[in-house]
Parts: sequence; structure tokens; C-alpha cells
Amino acid sequence: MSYFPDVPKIVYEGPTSQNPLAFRHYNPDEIVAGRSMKDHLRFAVAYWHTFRGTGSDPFGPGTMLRPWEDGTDSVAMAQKRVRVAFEFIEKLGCPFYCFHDRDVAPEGKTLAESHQNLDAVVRVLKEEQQRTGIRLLWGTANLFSHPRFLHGASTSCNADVFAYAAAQVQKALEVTLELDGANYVFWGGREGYVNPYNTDLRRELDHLAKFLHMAVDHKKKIGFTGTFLIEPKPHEPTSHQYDFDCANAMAFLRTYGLEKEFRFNVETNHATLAKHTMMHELLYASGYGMLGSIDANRGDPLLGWDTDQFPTDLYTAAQVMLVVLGQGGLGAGGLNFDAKVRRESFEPIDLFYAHIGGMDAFAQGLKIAAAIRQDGALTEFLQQRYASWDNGIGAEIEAGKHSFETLTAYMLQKGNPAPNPSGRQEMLENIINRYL
Ligand code: XUL
Ligand code: CO
Repeated sequence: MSYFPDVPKIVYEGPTSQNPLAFRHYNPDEIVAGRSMKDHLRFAVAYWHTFRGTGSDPFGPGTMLRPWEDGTDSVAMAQKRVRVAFEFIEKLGCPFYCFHDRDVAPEGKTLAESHQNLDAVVRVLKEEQQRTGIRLLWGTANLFSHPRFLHGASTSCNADVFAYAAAQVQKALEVTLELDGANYVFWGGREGYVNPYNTDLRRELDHLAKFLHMAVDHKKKIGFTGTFLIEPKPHEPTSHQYDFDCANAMAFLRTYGLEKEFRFNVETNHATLAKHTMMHELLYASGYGMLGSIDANRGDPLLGWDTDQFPTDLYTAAQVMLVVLGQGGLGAGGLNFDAKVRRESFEPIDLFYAHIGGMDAFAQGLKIAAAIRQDGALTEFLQQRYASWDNGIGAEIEAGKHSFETLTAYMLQKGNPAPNPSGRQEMLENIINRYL
């Protein structure tokens, strides 16, 4: 039984191919900068968008044609959907997928029933993983859709909701371990606030930290060795999300002694919502050894919300890959397409076009970044720009050999600083464009 009978296995046909169901750049086994494309990019399909997205928006209901759906939210339908998903991921040639507990299995009437539903679907996920060799990049828990989480989960004013969320994360973590997941993600969901008059901000942050400490304890207890990832986002659904951006989340983790237990899953559209570029967020995370994984998508420059579009912008893809190559790869992380097809792209085949486009954009971004790095186009300039720190007074300051007083003496004797070099911004941007 095939759910995509008209779609062949997607293969690499090279840059001159006119076939919209082929890769023009993603050639999994091709070696770039000493490693196969497949190993550099570690692409993942996001189960929630690709198999649960309906196309609804605040102005109208869903539009997606999904002929395999029977209109129910039953366990049987959830199990069948797993078969559909794995046929899709296998035909696409994508090595990983990611899920929330409630995307893959329906919520039950009680917590116990929800756990049972999840177990019933996990059995099929496991079977399909074994059949296809497709792996779980990360699992996570949906602590934001159900009305019980309307005040947040671990930051709720209702202690029972904290307890419920703990039970849900314990289960999601155990299921991720059972499916040999490489990471586990914490996106803040409704952890944040809208109204300062009804919110005890400090108390909520203390609770969030307590929750994450419990998660770390449980991780160690069950022997899950994957990476814990925090996914920062500045706004939406709340006005003030507690994990605003990488810098904010770092401060939080350090304040509560959690910094050694977490890294970041950085998402493009979240970076832009924080009025950062993706490259800034990645450089920040990477600079502190905290870049673990990436949610690859993009926003719409004309719309101020999280549109989660498929990433097709080569410039951004090249910048992302520059940072990833700069830190020697993503390790156990990967590039997860946390992206949904547009409401107007409602046919199943559009799911293929969307993912092929994203994979090709990042394959091209990888090749561009590797070429820039190989030529040393930026590194030489960067080294030169900071040369004053390599010896003399700069090296002495870095080595901790100076104080305000010794520097005053130095400057009084010298009179004026050495002249500044040009930043050469335009020249550097032109150099980057040579590779595009
Ligand atoms: C929400 C978002 C989530 C996380 C997983 O903006 O990005 O889908 O990636 O909970
Ligand atoms: Co995301």
C-alpha cells in the first residue's frame, strides 16, 4: 500500500536538472569539507507541521488535502499516519524526524490513557524506524495546546499543572530514549506572561528552573545520554517568553546552575522575531559552545509573526553553514525543518516540493560556506582586524597583566592610540557575493 503512489524516490540529478522532484544540490554521499553532505546536514522532518498541519490560520479553517486521514483522532489513525510519514520521509531520503508527544498520539481522557495511546503509537514508530533506518533527531512534549496549560506549564500559577507537565515530560523523555533519540528539546510554549499585574515573575522563573533540574535528574536516572536543548523564542504565544533569545537563556541557565546540562536549538524565525539575524544567534550560541541543533525555517519580512516557512534563502543558508562549519559540525544535532507548507499549497505533493527546496538550499549553503572557508576569504581579514591583540599591549591585556593604572601610564607615554583600520564592510559583502 502506497500513500504517495505517484512520487518516486527523490534522487540527486545535479544543478542542471529541470525535474521538480529531484535534488539539484543535495547529494547525500558527496564529500564536502571532509564529510558527506548527509553527515553535515542531518536533515529532519517535523512531524507536527508535515503530518498534523491543517493549514488553518486565525482567519479560516484548514485547507490541506490529506487523503489518508479518516477524520478521526483515534489511535488507529495515529498508527496509520506513522506509516504514511515514514513512506514520505523514506522517499524524500531524509535521515531524521522530530515529534511532540501529542503530534504522534492523541490525548486521552486521563493522563494514564494518554500514556497508553503514546505507547501504542511508539510501537509503530519503532517498527518503522527499524524498517527504514530513519532516526529520531529529537522528541519533545507539547505543553501548550491543551487548555490546562493556558497559564503556562512549569510557570503556571497552578501547582497541579506543574505536576501534570512533569509527568508528561517524564513520559516524553522515556519514549525518546526508547526510540534512541539523539536529543530532547524544551521549547517554552506558554512559559512567559502577558500581564504584569497577575504575574509573579521571579517565582515563575524559579519554578521553570526547578522543572528543568528535575528533568536533568530524570535524564540521569534513566540513562538518557542525548543532549538537552532549549529553544529560545522572544514572543508568541505570550508577550514575554522567558527564553527570549540565546543570550537571555544563557543568563537564565547560569543563574540556576543549569548551563552544563543544556545547549540551544536555534530557530531562524525565532531569531528574526527577536530582531536578531540567524547568524547573530548562531554566533552567540556557538561562541560559548552552546550551539546544539537548528530549526531551519524562515519568517516573512512583511508579517510580524512566526510564519514558519520553508527555508529557501541561499544567503541565510550559507551564513548558517559558515557558523556550523566554523564549530566543526552540529555533533548529535541537525537541521530540523520546523516549517509548514503555505495554506495555498494544499496537495500532498507540495510537501515534497517544500522539503526538496529546503534540503537543496542548505546543500548549496554548505557548498558556498565550504568554499568561502577553503579560500580563507573571511578568516584572514578577521585575523588582521584583531592583530593588535596578538602581541604587545593587546596580548598583555588579554593575559591579565594590566590594570587601569598601568594602562593610564602606557597611554600617557604613548599620547594617542594607533590609527584605526577600516572595517571594509562593503568589500567583505562583495567577497561573499562572489561565492553565491
Ligand atoms: C514553536 C516551535 C516549536 C518547537 C518545538 O515556535 O518552534 O515547534 O520547535 O516545540
Ligand atoms: Co521550533
